[in-house]
Amino acid sequence: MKHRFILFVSILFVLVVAAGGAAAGEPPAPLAPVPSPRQIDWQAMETIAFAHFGMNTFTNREWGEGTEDPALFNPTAFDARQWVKALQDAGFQMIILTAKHHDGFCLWPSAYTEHSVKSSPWKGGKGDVVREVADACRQAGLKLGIYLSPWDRHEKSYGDSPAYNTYFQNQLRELLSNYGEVTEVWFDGACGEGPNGKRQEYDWEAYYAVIRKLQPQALIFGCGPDIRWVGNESGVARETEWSVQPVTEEIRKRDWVGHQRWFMDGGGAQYADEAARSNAPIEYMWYPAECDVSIRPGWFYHPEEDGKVKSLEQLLDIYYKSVGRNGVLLLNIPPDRRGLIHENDARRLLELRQEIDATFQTDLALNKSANASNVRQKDPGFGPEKALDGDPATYWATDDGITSASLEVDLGRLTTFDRALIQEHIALGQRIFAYSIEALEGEAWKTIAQGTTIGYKKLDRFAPVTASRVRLTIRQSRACPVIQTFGLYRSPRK
Ligand code: FUL
Repeated sequence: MKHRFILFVSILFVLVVAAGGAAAGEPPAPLAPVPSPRQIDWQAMETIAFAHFGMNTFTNREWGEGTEDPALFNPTAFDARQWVKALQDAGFQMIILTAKHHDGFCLWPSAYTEHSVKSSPWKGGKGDVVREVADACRQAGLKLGIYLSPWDRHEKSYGDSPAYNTYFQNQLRELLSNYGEVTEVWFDGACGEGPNGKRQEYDWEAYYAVIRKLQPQALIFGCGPDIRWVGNESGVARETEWSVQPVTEEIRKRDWVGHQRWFMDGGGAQYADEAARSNAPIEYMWYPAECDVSIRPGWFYHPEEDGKVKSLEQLLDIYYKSVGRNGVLLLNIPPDRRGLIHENDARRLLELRQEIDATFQTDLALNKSANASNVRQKDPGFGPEKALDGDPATYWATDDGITSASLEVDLGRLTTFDRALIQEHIALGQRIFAYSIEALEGEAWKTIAQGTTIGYKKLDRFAPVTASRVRLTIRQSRACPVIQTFGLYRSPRK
């Protein structure tokens, strides 16, 4: 009896393994460098809101001196839930708040300085902007990020490097211990002279150690190892935007400000260039781009800019040139002196979201039939229809060694579209150097879009095309292409 049972289990085991083995080919090996899980989650947020709010809101400045009287900070109708609702309605997944800008005024009652909300008349000195924003976020399910300016024009110890580094770490500890989960910590590189005429030497490694210890899932932006600044403040990524970036001498020396300078001077522009120029193997890291820009001319609220909120056309263009070019958009919406997101900004955000949703709600290629010039191990699990199934976990992949290939979609009938979306499955690395999209119009294939990098997401805009067959060609790739999504859409605009 016992033997028969063992025999039965063994046969079952062999059958299951054989069936599994036959059906499932080997997925492509990850191509280094690959994103960390937190970098993948961050990229999928696509749009993040920035909120510049603080002393400058009340003095009508962009950069305070640090000598402002805390009595000036006094919002009349502060309501963090209003911010969170306006941002969530507009599809944002996170808000990054300026807990302290360069003027050193703290939006939370820090134990390490008097220059904070606790010395202001707001709520009788008992208010805490960071607390109210964090609570409103948690209630609504919005993530929270913190901007803590290393440059501090108020703090006396600034410029006295060890003492200020301790002060800064203490403030980080307060923000990362007392307000729940923090998803992104935002450091810019601004650095001035302290009251002693000396420049502060920031101890980035010590700052990171505090963040990694207290909030190990948090991403560090800018002067940090997880997310890089795109290099401008117009919210626009480059046409060729690699998340695969060379590890520079500056990064090796942990000179993050120097690295930003190198990057802005044109460094790291093109993986392809770097790879081609070098005989020596270059070391690369996953270092994706965040594109920051303000919805108004300034970062802080100024009443005279109420009529200068960017137009829907401008914001759409920014969206296509950031999210649509393998970046994450960090859009600043500065709360006003009441402590509210101004009606003009809230209205524009909604218009933007409605337009994006109206464009991308119907994928005209979804679940259409497709064929490909090559399918990995001839396994239907990696077939071209996997790029059309709307499932981010599945993808079309080719055999190893294949670095150009095409996928053809049969739309079943003449269909009109003016937008295309392509995504690589970035968990396996960013691979593609060049691609094109063609449509069969009448008897002839016509190129409707072409580009270089794809990465997490590439969006193409073109004049309306009416066709029943569309072809995506990967022209050049670092290794076998892995396409998670290929979509076609019709925008509501004519
Ligand atoms: C810069 C700052 O100097 C600006 O005031 C603003 O905060 C911008 C987002 O970062 O470095």
